[in-house]
Amino acid sequence: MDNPNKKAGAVQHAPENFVDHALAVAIEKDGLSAERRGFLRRSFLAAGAALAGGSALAQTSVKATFEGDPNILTLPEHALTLGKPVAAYPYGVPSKYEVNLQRRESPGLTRVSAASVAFTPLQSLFGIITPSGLHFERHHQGWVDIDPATHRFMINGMVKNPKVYTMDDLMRMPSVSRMHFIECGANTAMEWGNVAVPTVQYSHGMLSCSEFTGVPLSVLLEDCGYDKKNAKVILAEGGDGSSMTRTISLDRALDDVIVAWGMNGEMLRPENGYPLRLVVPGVQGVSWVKWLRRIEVGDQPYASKDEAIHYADAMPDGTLRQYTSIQECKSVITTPSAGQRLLDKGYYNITGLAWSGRGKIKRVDVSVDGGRNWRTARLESPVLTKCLTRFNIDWVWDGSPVVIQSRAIDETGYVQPKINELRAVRGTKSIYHNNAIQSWKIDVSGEVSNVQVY
Ligand SMILES: Nc1nc2c(c(=O)[nH]1)N[C@H]1C(S)=C(S)[C@@H](COP(=O)(O)O)O[C@H]1N2
Ligand SMILES: [Mo]
Repeated sequence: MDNPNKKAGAVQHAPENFVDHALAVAIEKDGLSAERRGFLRRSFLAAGAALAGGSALAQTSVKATFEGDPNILTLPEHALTLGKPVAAYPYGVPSKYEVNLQRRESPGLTRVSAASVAFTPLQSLFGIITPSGLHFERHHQGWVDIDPATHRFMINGMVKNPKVYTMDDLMRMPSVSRMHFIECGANTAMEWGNVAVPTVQYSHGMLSCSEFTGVPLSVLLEDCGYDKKNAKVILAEGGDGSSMTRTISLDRALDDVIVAWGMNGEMLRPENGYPLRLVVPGVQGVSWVKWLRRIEVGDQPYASKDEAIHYADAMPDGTLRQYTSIQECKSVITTPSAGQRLLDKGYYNITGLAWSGRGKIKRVDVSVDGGRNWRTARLESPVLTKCLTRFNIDWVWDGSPVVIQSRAIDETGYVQPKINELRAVRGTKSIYHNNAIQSWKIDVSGEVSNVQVY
């Protein structure tokens, strides 16, 4: 076998080879770099599976041969030397080859970065958990890093015993750990107008999913002796400069709301509310009050600025719909997605995420012909309530232009709507709560872009 690298005595990584048999490659577009993915490993897996034969994978364009791949025949330097010692990083960091994997701010979206958004790179994530360093950020007045030793959390209002808790007080109480998605009510807002947001990071990246740990709010409300006869709501207040306050119905507060300090096995990150935040499963992100300092029990909605002026849905008849809290059933294909490019015809795994603020995902259908025909995707376990669910489906691209879409159905039977179905009910003045089916167009060159299909 001819091995040019061996002849030259060279041991090199040859980054170009990385994408030789790529399943999909992220390209630079409008100065917005999308991420490289785990091509090499996956193409070998695909090749192996293709050899096993029988499936759609048999039609893969991946060549199951060592010819022309000198890297596999020469032991690289890292296989012949001593590696780095343990604890080189007392707190581990990603590989230097993953530097493009970043939260990103949309330039010009807001006037100051302290009151802005950094979006999660959904196109580059696997499974359902968002790494804590990539959890989206949305601050109304910047983020703060509060000393847990001095932080206090108060419950007052319609309670027998108003109390002020320290973090130590809270952390010795009975805790739970649950996996839930958080989605900003304004996620996918730009799709109300057809502006072709360039990547899924910017169109859907105000969405993350973590395991949260904390004490159920019901335990704390009992502890303070809330007024069981007259109380109807709670008000949650944050400790940052934005005076964030949100009304939450008592039913919900007693159901699955958590006063949380933990996120993915460690303390919350400062950007996400350290040392304490409210977790309100299924409800829009704004109610997940960060840097939580107070909860007041009351008997009517508070109509605070963040519920009277902001986070209200402009309806077609000119009225404002308030207190729309639930994030309805939604899904999106994350690969292939806008800003990526398919390198060749052949097999691809279409993958994406589905979620519902009302419970579990029951089914996800995928269309590769703009919504005329639908096939049911595989839901990967676990499928949890008010949590992201990963779906996958096999697909062989014949090289012709296509529009791909996903459509989720939750356990209540609710079906994710088309954008025109949603507009018929919600009009065109909305910012929040766009859960429409997302369409990605793939052209003959393999380039994927954001389009709307009616
Ligand atoms: N105290 C406080 N809580 C807050 C906010 C804020 O600015 N201040 N932003 C809210 C909004 S609009 C959203 S979408 C979520 C974002 O949470 P994250 O930054 O952890 O993603 O936090 C919510 N809680
Ligand atoms: Mo938000």
